[in-house]
Amino acid sequence: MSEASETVAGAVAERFRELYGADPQGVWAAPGRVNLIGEHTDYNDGFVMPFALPHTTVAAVSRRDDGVLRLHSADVGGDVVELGVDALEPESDQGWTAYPSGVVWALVQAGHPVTGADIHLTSTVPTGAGLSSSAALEVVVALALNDLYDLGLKGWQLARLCQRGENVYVGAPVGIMDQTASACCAAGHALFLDTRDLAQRQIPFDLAAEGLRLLVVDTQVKHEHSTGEYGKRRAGCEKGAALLGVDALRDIPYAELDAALGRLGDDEEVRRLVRHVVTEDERVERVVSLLESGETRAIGPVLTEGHASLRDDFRVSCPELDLVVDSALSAGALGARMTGGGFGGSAIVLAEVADVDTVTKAVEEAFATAGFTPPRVFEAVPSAGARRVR
Ligand code: GAF
Repeated sequence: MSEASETVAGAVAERFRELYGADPQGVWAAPGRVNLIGEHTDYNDGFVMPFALPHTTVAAVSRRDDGVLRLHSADVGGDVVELGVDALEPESDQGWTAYPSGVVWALVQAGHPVTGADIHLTSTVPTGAGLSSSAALEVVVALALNDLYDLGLKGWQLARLCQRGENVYVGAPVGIMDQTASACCAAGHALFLDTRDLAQRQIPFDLAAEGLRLLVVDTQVKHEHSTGEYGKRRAGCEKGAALLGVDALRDIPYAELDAALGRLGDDEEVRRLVRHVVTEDERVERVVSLLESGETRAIGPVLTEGHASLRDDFRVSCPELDLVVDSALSAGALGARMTGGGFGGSAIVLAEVADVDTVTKAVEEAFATAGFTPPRVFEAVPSAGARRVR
């Protein structure tokens, strides 16, 4: 473990002692993620390709055997929240505690003998920035309980339980990408994930070795998945699959896209959604094959194509995200796209090391000229997935 994470683990354990009067039984960390390509494909049984950020949610946890769940977050402050495990009710809680409670609820619902916990959390994953702060929060709790209760669940199984907690307990209709990314990513790699069966391949993704950088530009426009637009897109995709007589849009081969669009008649909205999902799955496969054949720079234009499709067909971009992409490309970036669910949040920019300063400055100036809130720009290094740190 790095010195920095040892310091964070020590501080989180110390605060746990102050709050709960005893040492935690362990400390765990789970990262946020960036999605390289494959957006709004996960609830269509399609392909995604996220990698983990160095930013993590860290949890100090002890198990309890009296049916009590106690939660505290350094980032939110306030008193310890105390809940009864047996009294957890879907959609009963609108605050941050719904995410960890939802994980406990999902574990219990699945028949796992979880009888309570004391939990103290802190996070460096930016919230509302499309970088999966919610999934990091869920996965760190799931992993800690998996270890403390000897449940023996694998990363993908924890991800499924976290997703169920978020879908049913929190009430947000998200797919499986973010939880799987947080649970299963590996340092120096992007995760090629088939969201139908959660088959995974770790694809080496070492940009520094190639003289490249991937920047994350957080537009500071907050997004929220439990509100309507995400759910509307999902429902539109499901309508498209039903009209086409398939289980999910993943089942429409790219080569048959035109014929499928022809069969959708004049339902223009569904046609646009279907076109995005089918072409996006093909873009993920193209990026995988370019990376595997060592043509890393060539993924740039594919990322940019993905952005155009999200902006024009799926319609989940916003002026700030479009401005990141346009200004970065004009300043010489190799490719750029929004990442995550959209309607705000972050964009990613692929650039030569030598161009990073020029590109960053161009984006910042474009934001200032447009009168937008200054963006937060940082470099994304593919980092480790969830793990025990103490
Ligand atoms: C959000 C969701 F949580 C994911 O499941 C995924 O659908 C993503 O938006 C869009 O690709 O992050």
